[in-house]
Amino acid sequence: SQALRARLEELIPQKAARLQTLKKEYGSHPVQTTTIAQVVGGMRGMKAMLWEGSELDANEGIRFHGLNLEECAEKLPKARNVDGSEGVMLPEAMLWLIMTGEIPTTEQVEGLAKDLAAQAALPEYTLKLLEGGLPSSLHPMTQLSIAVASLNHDSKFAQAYEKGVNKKELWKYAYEDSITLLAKLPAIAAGVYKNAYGKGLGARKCAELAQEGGDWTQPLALALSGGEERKGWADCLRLYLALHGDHEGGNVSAHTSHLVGSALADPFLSYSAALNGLAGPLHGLAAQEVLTFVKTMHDALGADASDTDIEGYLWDVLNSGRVIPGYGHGVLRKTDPRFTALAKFGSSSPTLSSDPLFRLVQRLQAIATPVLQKHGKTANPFPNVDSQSGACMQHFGLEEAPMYTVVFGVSRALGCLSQGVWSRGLGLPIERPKSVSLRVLEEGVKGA
Ligand code: FAM
Repeated sequence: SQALRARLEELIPQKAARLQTLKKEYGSHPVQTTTIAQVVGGMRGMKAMLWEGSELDANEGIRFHGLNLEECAEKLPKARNVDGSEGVMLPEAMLWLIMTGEIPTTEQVEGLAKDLAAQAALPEYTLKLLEGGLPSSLHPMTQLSIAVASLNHDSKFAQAYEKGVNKKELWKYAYEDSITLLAKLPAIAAGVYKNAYGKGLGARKCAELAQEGGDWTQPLALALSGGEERKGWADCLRLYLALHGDHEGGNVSAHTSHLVGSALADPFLSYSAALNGLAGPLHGLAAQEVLTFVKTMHDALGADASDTDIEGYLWDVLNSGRVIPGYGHGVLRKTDPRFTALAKFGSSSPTLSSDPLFRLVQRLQAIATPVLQKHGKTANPFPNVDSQSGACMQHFGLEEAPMYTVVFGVSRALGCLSQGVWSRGLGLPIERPKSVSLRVLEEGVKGA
């Protein structure tokens, strides 16, 4: 989008100057003390990375440049439904906010959607992968990651680097590749669905629909529903894509894209790497696991299960050494506001609110939290967003649980790619933290 790029061209030098001043004047100022528990405990709470798009508060949840989700939902431009009614906030509006820190106008968002649509078509070499080149039995996340990496074939960033473009200009090429990737992700996801399950309209048709006009999400919604207009589905997807857009920098996928991009690998390679992390069951794959869990519980206990039945079922899970998927979080210590936003959306939809699995997820909240509290291990006994998303998507016909992580992968590109542009714009260096052996840690505490 030319307008978004032009705005970044104004903003990047301002922030780069602030960064230089801070580095020069306070470079040796300590941010915090690093403890042994952090070094051996997955770096929890260790402040070690610059990330601009969003910040996560343990109690309040995610904020995008200071705005919480309710404020984003209220202030960001919204979709127009086929029947003319106003829909939910647009993910491309969220992209603008994440990238610039500013609320875009409707006109700016429409312009951005148009620019994305113009680049929606996939190159033949990527289409070949998604039209039988990759085995249908390959996990959809692996297909997504391979298809995204294949776009590196035509990376403007990689070409610019090879030509010896000035380092200060590299962000412009990172931006161009990022917009190209965002433009093509819906068609890639539609292609993965068709290649893996033989369902939906596939990549070519999804890209064609994009070029007919409309917003970024509508073609994907249609491609996943096989061309059927399902009332509420496009809005459900838009909300999902906007909500999952960014969750600050320390989560596995965001951190991975940041690290790989710091070696000046192009945005396609950096984001493909991020997707491989998102495919882990403790991260993005949890959405797939929750639905299987809730469905199995529903089948085992029947539609008339009492609270006591559900409670007993949960204790059986915990006593057999398994986790309750969709509960707990590495940072959050309250109910995930993204869970609340999806729950609110579902409760206001006449069909989704009466869906048995959606209702079970709602009921589970009141039962699982006290059970986990009594169990006493989990730092956060409240639901995370993955508890809810699968139940919503299956209701609208997307029943193949491995696809939930693919949709997550479409969304998370908003934040990861935006940061990639900023990282190059701010001239951030290659990441190279120091590792230490157990021996060194032990020697360090001798006599302490
Ligand atoms: N059910 C049962 N036990 C749980 C639990 C849950 N949902 N969540 C945490 N625990 C246990 C955990 O296994 C650990 O036990 P041990 O001491 O025996 O190892 C203990 O409680 C302390 O863990 P924690 O500090 O509360 O959590 P972590 O920060 O180590 O891990 C999660 C965070 C998300 C990996 C963890 O809560 C979990 O496994 N949840 C279920 C899977 C899930 O829903 N993941 C999705 C996360 C989501 F937000 C995302 O990234 N998409």
